[in-house]
This record gives sequence, structure tokens and C-alpha cells, in this order.
Amino acid sequence: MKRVLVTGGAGFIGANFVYYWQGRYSDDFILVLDALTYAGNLASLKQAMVSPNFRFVHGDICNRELVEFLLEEYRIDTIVNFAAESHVDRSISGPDQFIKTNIQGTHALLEAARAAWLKPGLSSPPAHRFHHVSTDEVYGSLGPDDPPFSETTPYAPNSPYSASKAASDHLVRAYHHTYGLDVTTSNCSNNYGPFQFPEKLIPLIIINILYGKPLPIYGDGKNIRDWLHVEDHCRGIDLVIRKGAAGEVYNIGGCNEWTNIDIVHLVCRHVDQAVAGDPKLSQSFPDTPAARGSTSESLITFVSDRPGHDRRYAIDPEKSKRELGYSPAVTFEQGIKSTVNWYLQNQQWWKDVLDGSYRQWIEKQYRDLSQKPVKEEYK
Ligand code: NAD
Ligand code: TDX
Repeated sequence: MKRVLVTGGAGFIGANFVYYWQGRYSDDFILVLDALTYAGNLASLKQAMVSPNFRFVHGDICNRELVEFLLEEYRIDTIVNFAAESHVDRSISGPDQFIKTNIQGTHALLEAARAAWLKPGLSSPPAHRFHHVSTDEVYGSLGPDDPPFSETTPYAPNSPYSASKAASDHLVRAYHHTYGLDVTTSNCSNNYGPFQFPEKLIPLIIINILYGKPLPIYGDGKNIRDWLHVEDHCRGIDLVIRKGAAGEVYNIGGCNEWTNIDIVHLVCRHVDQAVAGDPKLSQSFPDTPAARGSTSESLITFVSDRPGHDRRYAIDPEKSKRELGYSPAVTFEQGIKSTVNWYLQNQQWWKDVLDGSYRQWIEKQYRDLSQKPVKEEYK
């Protein structure tokens, strides 16, 4: 039985990971630590909270004392670090918070883990694992004929976001090398699926289509990403935590390269089909093109390119396949369809995110949670 600290668990991948883990290891204890930035949403954890083996703490990974306290108080043996500033465009307009959370925050977590798990004088440390979730963006950009990124591809981050993630990866590596902390790192490609904040390409396109708003395509739309369903990512992380060797890095990818423009066409088709098959959607979203006898592709608008926009990412997951038995299971056709359906069926989730009223809900949930006593069995 594990006692897992999930940082950033109210974000997109973190929340999916909590559900994944609860679904497979229901006896394990999960503690989510999340600062509830604009990207964190307690509503995403609503169903997870009903488990007696779940606890939420509102706090910052940069707060080393808090993390150290939580590791001791809840006898945590596994940390999975998702907490980060994650949006490349925001890192271009305001890099400071990326340096703070992604670099200093990871460092604070590592220091807290070292203090809790590698106490001086112990003949052998307690079994522990610090898993760090990173990105393929640390490897830079590929040319059209380059082989995909492997774990030995030299780091060449191009945005403040990827540079901050690269720095955090190096710190994680150093804490293994220098102090013997049991760490693993996974670098993965673009995720998609439920609970993704609608600033990222796929949910942004779905929602703009529904409101009949322009679909902004940066540059020529020919940039390539290797899309991975979030459930496959969670399974990959699980395999790394359980089977990965200490100090090792594993790449997790979808073997699924698409240009942005092709993805947008695909999403347009799925949303239009859904609207055509459901009169209630046409009533709720009268400006969506399919409700007016047009197609969503008419909304595609080419806009200025993202500064320093990486051209192509692709992951070679061979090592994860060979050593851990990992391979992606969700086909893109299934994954996109189910993701579009999720956004159509969970309109309140993203409407709340967009109009900001979910903040009030969060405040209330947080007050309710804080009033709950810490039960003995959680400890
Ligand atoms: P996200 O932006 O949706 O969620 C980040 C979460 O971290 C939010 O809940 C936020 O409140 C929390 N957070 C931010 N700063 C914090 C702090 N200082 N202390 C505590 N919590 C804090 O991000 P995501 O897309 O779920 O990504 C999760 C991780 O996976 C990140 O480390 C990201 O770099 C990595 N990653 C993401 C993708 C992707 O496609 N989304 C791909 C590869 C790697
Ligand atoms: O409006 C848009 N128009 C557009 O053309 C947006 C938001 C994006 N794009 C392009 C930029 C990228 O080439 O689509 C591609 C995907 O963009 P994002 O969803 O912003 O993802 P990306 O920049 O590729 O980074 C994502 O994958 C790697 C995550 O945000 C990172 O956290 C992760 O590390």
C-alpha cells in the first residue's frame, strides 16, 4: 500500500492521475497539494474527494516547511510532481512565475523529500520514490526528417517554460546523483483528454467552435505535436513509479504525430457531427456553424506565430516499452471523439472555468474541506 503525495493534483493531468490511481489502487492514500492557481480547479476532484483515502491541502510547493510537514504528518512514501506553470504562451508573456514554481518549487520539494526520507544517521532510508513529471519540450525542436526524441537526446529548451522544466529535470537528477534520493523522471508529449484548461489547443478549439468564435492557428499551422491521451500518460507514470529504476528517465509518447491544422480539421468534424445529431446543442449554441448550416472549418483563422514556436515534437518510447512494457492504448480517433464528448457533456465544468465563478465554488469547497477533521486513519 502506497501513501502518495500528488502535487498539482487539481490541474489537468494531476486530476486524471488521481482518478486513475484511485481506480487501480483504492487502498492507497492520496494527498493532493495544490496552490489552486488559475489552472487548478477543485471541481475536477469532486468525485475523488468522496474517498476516505483522499485528502486535499491548499498550498504551494515552494513552501518547503509545509511540504516537509505533510510528508511526515501523512507518512508519505511516494511523491508525484505535476505542479507547474504549464502554458508556453504565458511563459512568453510572463516568465517569472515559471522560474518560481517550476524551478524553485521543484527544488523545495526535493529538499523536503531529502529532509524527510534521507535523515542522517539512518543505516538505510525508508522505501521512497520521487517521480517528476516533465515534458518533451526540454529536447527542443525537430526537423521534418529527424528521428524522434530519445532519453539521450541533448537538452535544448527554447521557451521560458521548457527552460524552467529542463532546470527542474536537472535538479531531480542531481538529487539522485549527489544524495541518493530515489527519483525517476518521465518526459512526455502533448496530452489531451478531460479536465484540460481551455487555453490549450484542443479544448480551446472545441469551445470556440461552440460559440462560433475564430479558431486561431499560429503561423502556417504545420507545427507537429505527438498527441497522447492523458489516460495513457497516467498508465505510463504508474509503470515508471512501480517498475522504473532509480535515477532513470523514461519518455512517454503517443506515436501519434499530427500537424495543428489537421487536428483542428478533425475536431471541427467531430463537433459538427455532434451538433448535427443533437438538436439541444444547436439550441444551446445558436452561433456554432453547424447550427446555421455551415461548417466549423469556416472559423479557421491564421494568426501571428508564437515567438520561438517549436516546429516538431515526437517521442521515441522504445525504452519505456522495453523496460516497463509501456505502449499507448487509446487510438487518436477514439480519444478525440471521447474528449469532444466530454466537453459537450461537461459544459458546467468549462463554463465555470471561463466565467471565473468557479472561484467562489472553490472557496466554499475549501472552507468545507478545512472544517473536516484530519481523521486518524488518514495519517
Ligand atoms: P495544469 O496547468 O493543468 O495544472 C498545473 C497544476 O499545478 C494546477 O492545478 C495548479 O494550481 C498547480 N500549481 C501551479 N503552481 C503551483 C504551486 N506553486 N504549488 C502547488 N501547485 C501549483 O498542468 P498540466 O497540463 O496538468 O501539466 C502537469 C505537469 O505535466 C506539468 O509539470 C507539465 O509541465 C507536465 N506536462 C504537461 C503536458 C501537457 O500536455 N499538458 C505535457 C508534458 C508534460
Ligand atoms: O490558439 C492556439 N493556436 C495554435 O495554433 C493555441 C493555444 C496553440 N496553437 C498551437 C501551438 C502548438 O504548436 O498548437 C500547438 C499546441 O499548443 P498548446 O496546446 O499550447 O501546447 P504546447 O505549446 O505544444 O505545449 C503543451 O505540450 C507540452 C503543454 O501546454 C505543455 O505543458 C507540455 O509540456
